Amino acid sequence: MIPFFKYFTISSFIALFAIIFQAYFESGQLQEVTEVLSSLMKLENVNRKSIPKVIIGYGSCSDLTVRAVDFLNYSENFKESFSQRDQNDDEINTFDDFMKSFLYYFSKGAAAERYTPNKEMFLNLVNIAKKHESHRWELGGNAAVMGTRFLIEKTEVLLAATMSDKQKTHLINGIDLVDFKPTKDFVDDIHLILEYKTGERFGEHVAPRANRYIIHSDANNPLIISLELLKPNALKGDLFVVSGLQMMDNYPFSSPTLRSERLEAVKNQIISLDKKTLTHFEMASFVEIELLNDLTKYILPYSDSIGLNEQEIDNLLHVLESGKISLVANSNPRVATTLDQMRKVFKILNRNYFANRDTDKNVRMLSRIHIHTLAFQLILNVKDSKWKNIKTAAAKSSLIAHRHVCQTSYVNPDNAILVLDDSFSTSIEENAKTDDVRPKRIDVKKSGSAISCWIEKLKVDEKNLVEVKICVAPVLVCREAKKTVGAGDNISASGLAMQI
Ligand SMILES: *[C@@H]1O[C@H](CO)[C@@H](O)[C@H](O)[C@H]1NC(C)=O
Ligand SMILES: *[C@H]1O[C@H](CO)[C@@H](O)[C@H](O)[C@H]1NC(C)=O
Repeated sequence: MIPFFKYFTISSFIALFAIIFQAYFESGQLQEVTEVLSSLMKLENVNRKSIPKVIIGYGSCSDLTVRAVDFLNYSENFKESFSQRDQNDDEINTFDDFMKSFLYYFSKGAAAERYTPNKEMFLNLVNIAKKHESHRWELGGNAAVMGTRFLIEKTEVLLAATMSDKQKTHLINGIDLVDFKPTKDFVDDIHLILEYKTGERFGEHVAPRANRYIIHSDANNPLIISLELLKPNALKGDLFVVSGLQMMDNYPFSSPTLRSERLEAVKNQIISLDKKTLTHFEMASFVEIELLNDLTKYILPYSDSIGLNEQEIDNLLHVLESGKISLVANSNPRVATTLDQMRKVFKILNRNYFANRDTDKNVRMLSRIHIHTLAFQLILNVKDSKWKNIKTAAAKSSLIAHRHVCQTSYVNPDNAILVLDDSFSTSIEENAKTDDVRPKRIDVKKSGSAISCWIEKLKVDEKNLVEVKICVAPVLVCREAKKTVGAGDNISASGLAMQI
């Protein structure tokens, strides 16, 4: 028999070893985080000779945010309806539909934004949320949030959004707003945002990462009523941003062709711009395949740049390759996977560009892609395109990701984790075999800079080889997520602001 004290010694030795190891590991992490931080901060600023002008469409809303797991009441009844959920269950007509949808995205940690035609159920939820202790109100909507970020990054901003006079008072000073006189019965659209943190529990479901689920019942945004308020003579600038189109998803338009007509109006607005004005389309979480098909027809061919997250690139690629949507993807993908998806999207969209440019003089080459994920920022620029300062944009957007989610302007290394590995492959082997890109291993530590950039030649079609520059910036992931809504908009806008 082993005497008692031996047990004691062995177990305490193990415990001590574990503590030392943990401390050693954490100090290593801390040092790495500090190095990445200083490397990013050295790169995050630009010196501009003149102030660029940005025009941003479309819309705004009032964001009402609550803590999902405190606000919603779990019921055992959800179990059954959750297990019966299928891919097409994205119409939200009842409270039960809503819970089913929420649980699905929550358990995957995927951001979602869904429309419900059931105004009564929606207003009921809003009324409960308004009284909930965790609630907060803010000005929201992709265009308004991006506009705010652009202004902070020292650009001139014209925003196309319709707001009540009360809502306008929440808009940051300095943004130029289109002229809109609200009628007496005009009400701002409300978005109810259910936020959750990594590891939060709801019944038997655990959120794999911090994110948010948005439910809305918009009346103004789906119709893009601010579009016509952008008068032709106001459409002069360095960059035109299209965002907020996901509000048209699942919306019951009064006529079957109305949505396409509105998207065609967006297209006409874009093609009325001077070719010198760069165009950016901020994607979002789309569910309806018809809408995505319309986007590939009316919006994508006229966009110089697109911004999207890991779910959205997966979805877009699915649509382009197979005509089907993908609702959720891995919420923390590998760099190689995302790079492969980015190249494929780049090639498909530009193959269309090369095929159509002789017949449609308005099509634009897709010359910029920005993918924002939890662990890294990925930016692609076509060489010799008009986009400037790619490295600065990668650094800036990475820092903004941390600052936004942690809600701080000062980045505390103790409150950050690096999720991206020290080295990564630029392509997944099996894809590389069939592709023109030879996978490389990028060793982030060896390169001396937190941001890794390299050049590739992408074979778009038989005749066209396009040279691109790609940069990857690690994100200092916020340990204690305070806010996820608006992250993508802040990140995208900060990157764009550095590149014009
Ligand atoms: C959750 O339950 C409480 C207590 O019964 C109730 O007051 C509240 O309205 C419920 N919340 C929701 C979102 O249904
Ligand atoms: C992003 O935008 C929102 C709304 O404009 C703002 O509340 C938030 O603090 C911004 N994030 C950062 C990092 O400034």
